Amino acid sequence: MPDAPPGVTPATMAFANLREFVAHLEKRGQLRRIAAPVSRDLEITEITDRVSKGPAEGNVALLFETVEGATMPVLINAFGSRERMSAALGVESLDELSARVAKLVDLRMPGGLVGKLRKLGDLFDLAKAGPRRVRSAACQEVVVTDTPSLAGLPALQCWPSDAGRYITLPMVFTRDPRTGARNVGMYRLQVFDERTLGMHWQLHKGSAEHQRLAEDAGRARMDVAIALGGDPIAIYSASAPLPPGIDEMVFAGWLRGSGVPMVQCKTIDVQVPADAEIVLEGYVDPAERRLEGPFGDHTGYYSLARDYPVFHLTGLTHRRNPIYPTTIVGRPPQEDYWLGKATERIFLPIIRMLLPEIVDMNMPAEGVFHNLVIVSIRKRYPGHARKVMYALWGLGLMMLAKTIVIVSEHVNVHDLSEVAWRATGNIDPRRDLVLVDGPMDDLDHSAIRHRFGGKMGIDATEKSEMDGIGQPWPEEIRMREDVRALVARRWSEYGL
Ligand SMILES: Cc1cc2nc3c(=O)[nH]c(=O)nc-3n(C[C@H](O)[C@H](O)[C@H](O)COP(=O)(O)O)c2cc1C
Ligand SMILES: [Mn+2]
Repeated sequence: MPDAPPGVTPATMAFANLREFVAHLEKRGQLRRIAAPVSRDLEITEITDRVSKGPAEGNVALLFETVEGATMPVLINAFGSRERMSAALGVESLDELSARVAKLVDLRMPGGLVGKLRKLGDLFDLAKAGPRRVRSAACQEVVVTDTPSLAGLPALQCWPSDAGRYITLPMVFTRDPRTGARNVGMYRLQVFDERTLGMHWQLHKGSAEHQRLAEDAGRARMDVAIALGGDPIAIYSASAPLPPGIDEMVFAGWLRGSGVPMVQCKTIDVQVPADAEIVLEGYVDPAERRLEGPFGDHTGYYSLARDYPVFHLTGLTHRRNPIYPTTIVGRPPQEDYWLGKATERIFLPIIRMLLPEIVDMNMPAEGVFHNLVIVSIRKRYPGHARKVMYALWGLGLMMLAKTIVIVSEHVNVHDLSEVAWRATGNIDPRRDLVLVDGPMDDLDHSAIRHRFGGKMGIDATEKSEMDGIGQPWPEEIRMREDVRALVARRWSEYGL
């Protein structure tokens, strides 16, 4: 992160734009430039996939400087490790963010003057978070409104059976047609031709709701802006599952410690981050649909072709020498796992505010976010694990979780070996499995039907009388502390 002026805490330091972040990664040995010419069709995917899944030392961000048929460099895997994801959000570790969010949502007024002033400080941070309107913007150094074209963008064909080339790391800006409130989402966009894109906003997402409202109101056009690049916190915020009506740019402003500078688009009534690299301006006809996909998705399978709205380009603005940011998704682990990890850490304190019995949570890469959520709780009463499952299934996008595993507070949810041991050893399937039906992720290929299906809860907590056990629950094996200390003390004597 940029050097902090004296007296400013690192939590308030953020990169102004993507190129500052690139420079930071390069200085830390976390980015490689590739000068060799590469194809944007499949070749960049194969290189990036190897880097994502290879040894940790080689897992770096990649800047492809010579992409065949393109005039701009392609940045990929910039968020693809714990270290880079933390740096992108201006922190040393993602847990710092949990702590900051926990402080913000702690609504108790602390005692003592100092405590009260600190609380005021937290609220002041929130007050400063609003986006700032600016008149001139780097993302509008070049403005094309007569015959704008998507042809110059190095959109990738990611996988062999993809329907075409896709923009994969966008911030998509829409507005509520009734109130004008903003939503920003990260939704993949299929390039149909030089002027049109497929808008893959799924049924449960914020912009899909805006489109439904516009369609119900009989609007012929809904303005949409697509920003590529910008401050990495703004990019991340587009992927954050904020509740409907909460402005992702206010959230980004709070995370970065100052409001995101925003500029008015040239051809539509939408504002975009002034520091973006590239902005696509246009509109969606709320009633229009076109077949989108298939696309090699983050489940490790192709999502099927389905009808989605269509974006029509009306303007294109960009920096003089833009960097094109992108990502690939596929069989995990890949870059998107780290964007999801940041969300898990940031949202844990908010979930705990509603469900204080929750201790920790893990959404492992193998579960591709919605397939597996492991939660540890302080169990206090009969049915407690079930209560937590039902609550999570009713909470925002957690409604899409297919499997929820509940373990006791002392279990390390991040140790998948321990979780597998507890989740198979501590259950009687007849007593401890919960099967329910509910909304499923658009991308779930095994659901009984599209967007609806079964869900499983596994109560892997230790059982006791309160759970109605038919035989006494045994004690877990643990060595006595004095023996552990003795062996630790004498370890060198054993010659092991
Ligand atoms: C790399 C990446 C690609 C994504 N692609 C899509 C997508 O194509 N469609 C979609 O609905 N959500 C997609 N998501 C998830 C959304 O960005 C996420 O659910 C976010 O909360 C949406 O914002 P919203 O809640 O304001 O709609 C993607 C996330 C990432 C990290
Ligand atoms: Mn939203």
